[in-house]
Amino acid sequence: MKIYEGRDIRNVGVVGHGDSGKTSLTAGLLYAAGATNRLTRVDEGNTITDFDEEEIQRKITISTALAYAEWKKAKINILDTPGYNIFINDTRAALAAAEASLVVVDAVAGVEVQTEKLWAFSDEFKLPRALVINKLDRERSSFERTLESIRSVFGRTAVPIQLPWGAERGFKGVIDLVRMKAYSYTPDGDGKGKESDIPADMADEAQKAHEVLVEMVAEGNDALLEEFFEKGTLPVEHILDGLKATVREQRMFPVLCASAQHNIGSDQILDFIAENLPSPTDRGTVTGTHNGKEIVRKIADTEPVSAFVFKTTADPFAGRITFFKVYSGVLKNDANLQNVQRGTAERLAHIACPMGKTLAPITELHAGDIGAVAKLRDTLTGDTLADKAAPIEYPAVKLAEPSIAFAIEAKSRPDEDRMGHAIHRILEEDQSLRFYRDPQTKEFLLGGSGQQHVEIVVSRLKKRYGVDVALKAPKIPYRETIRGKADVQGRHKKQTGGHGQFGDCWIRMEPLARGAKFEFVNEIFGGSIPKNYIPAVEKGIIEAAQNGFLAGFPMVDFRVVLYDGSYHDVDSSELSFKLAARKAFRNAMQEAKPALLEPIMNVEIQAPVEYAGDLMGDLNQRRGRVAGMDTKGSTQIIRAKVPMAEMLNYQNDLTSMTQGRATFSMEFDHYDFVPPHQAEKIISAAKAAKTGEEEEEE
Ligand SMILES: Nc1nc2c(ncn2[C@@H]2O[C@H](COP(=O)(O)OP(=O)(O)O)[C@@H](O)[C@H]2O)c(=O)[nH]1
Ligand SMILES: [Mg+2]
Repeated sequence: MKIYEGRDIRNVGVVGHGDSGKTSLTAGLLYAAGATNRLTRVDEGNTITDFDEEEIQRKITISTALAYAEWKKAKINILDTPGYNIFINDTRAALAAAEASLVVVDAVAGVEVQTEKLWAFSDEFKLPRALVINKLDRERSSFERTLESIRSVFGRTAVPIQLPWGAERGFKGVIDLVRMKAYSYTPDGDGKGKESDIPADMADEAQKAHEVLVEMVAEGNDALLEEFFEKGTLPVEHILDGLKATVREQRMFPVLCASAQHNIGSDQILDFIAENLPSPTDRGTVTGTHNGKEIVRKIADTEPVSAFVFKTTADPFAGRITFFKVYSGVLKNDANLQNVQRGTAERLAHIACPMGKTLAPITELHAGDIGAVAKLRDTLTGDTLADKAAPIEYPAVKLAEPSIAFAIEAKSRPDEDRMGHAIHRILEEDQSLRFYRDPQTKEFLLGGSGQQHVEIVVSRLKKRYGVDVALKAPKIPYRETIRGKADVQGRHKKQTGGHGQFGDCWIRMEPLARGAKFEFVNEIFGGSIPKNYIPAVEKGIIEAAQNGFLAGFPMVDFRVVLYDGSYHDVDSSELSFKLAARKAFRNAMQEAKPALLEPIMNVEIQAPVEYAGDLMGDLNQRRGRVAGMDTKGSTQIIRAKVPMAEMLNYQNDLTSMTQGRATFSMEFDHYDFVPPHQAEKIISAAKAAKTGEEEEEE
């Protein structure tokens, strides 16, 4: 495997809405560059970058995969990323390793919701970018309409550097507006175009577009602008120089054309990447910290070696594989580096260039290149590996928190024993998952970005680790509170044999604002209860409140004021005051109008506009309240507040309501009262469960 210098490397994140053709485009680029000996296809399950068995089975990209194309003098590292909402966290983490993004837009659908999100991620990482209008072979595709949708959302700085040659079924190639040449392709061929003059019937259109492009390129560069006005055009080399600068400075976002399915346009896209997208050395520097101090490192071979880990995979066969980007220095095979965050030493034996699931061994990687290494011991995504003598830490990418959680239950005892270990392996590669035990319900919960996200974990547990688990809707974390006030006594008295137990307290109980939890106020003056017993009263209340009153849920948002009581010199003790407090709590609850609270979620749904009516009606049925609506192109965004209890099976329902064309996300918002009718059901269910438990115990 050839060794490349930073200036010849391009790290490109291929991003776009799910199904826009990123993986297919990657396959076309790899074939055109000779990295594969035929055109691989998502539908045949043989692409380099969708190699995971879950990806092949589901025909979608779940996590970013890497491959490289050696094109002319450049090595193009391609990051083929997921585009579906629930896997978008992974894309964001991977973009930390890119210098540019290639935004793929479906020529039928135009700009979609995730296209915009990925555009925003590209902004966040300050990535220069270009757009590829893909699927131009499809019926009802339109270059013009898609371009208009791009320009209306992302601005007039999106400018074509190619025009499509032919349309829909007749789409056969591209017109290059820089060199003013036409390229035609053999459908499903090797992705290399045959050069010719621009066909006469397209000459005018191409000339106009050429002028728009040249003017755009010259803008902001006085020498070029002058030359342009003088001659009416620019020599190709000058256009290319200008283009490269405008792209790097993000003054312009070039638009290209393709049919990934039929491998049309691939060599032109490779040329564009090699010629115009920035290399890591163009980016100049990268910023890290050490001991709280900021360090700016040059992306150069002459600096001490440092590498940032942006991805980890782990399966029982290949073991753990760490994907990193060399930010500075030259990383030699077998290097001993320090994991700066963890302070441990790591030996990087067998460094390699990733090509899908295969790793091509390499002897050294230069600043700016991307590599992989197996069998590191302590290193996970977000860590920095660096020369021990020159430590630096690069910031980890912060991922969004899970929007959904399921209870996960092992199917047998042996499954239960192995479940935790296996899940932790899976969590190593996907840091957007959460696995924890709910202290209230005692259930094991697995949180992810969507139902499918969690289901994939279940499938991996079975296939990779032979662990059988079932998902269940999690128990709803209801709470109890009060709506009214109470003023009561709690008295505990017991006389058994020797000395007895005596505690007596008077409390007032009153509701607090939502979210205030619990307040205890001591108003005892004059020693009606000795000081040393007061904490026991508070403890007794807290313990009793933990088990609620109506249905066994923790009690929140109330105040207890202890204002009077009495004691006995011999018989009083901490225990007797605790028991008195429990009695007081129960007595107070009888009077204080106890009520149930339920978690209300903030829900955001994105669906094609034609489903808006049905979705709103359905939200109504779920006791939801619509909080806002937005349309973006043909997408309707609905924001609503809906009780969690009504959302447990929403993913499935949404899929069947919209033929799978909608996505949603949700997060906890606040607690609110459960309506009486529902409350009755919850209370009687809790009572039934309790009797069941007691019978079991007997
Ligand atoms: N007609 C047509 N179909 C395409 C094209 N590119 C991709 N597809 C199909 O669109 C679907 C999604 O493609 P894929 O590459 O997995 O999209 P990704 O989710 O963006 O990676 C697959 O069925 C592809 O065969 C294209 O240029 N033309
Ligand atoms: Mg894909």
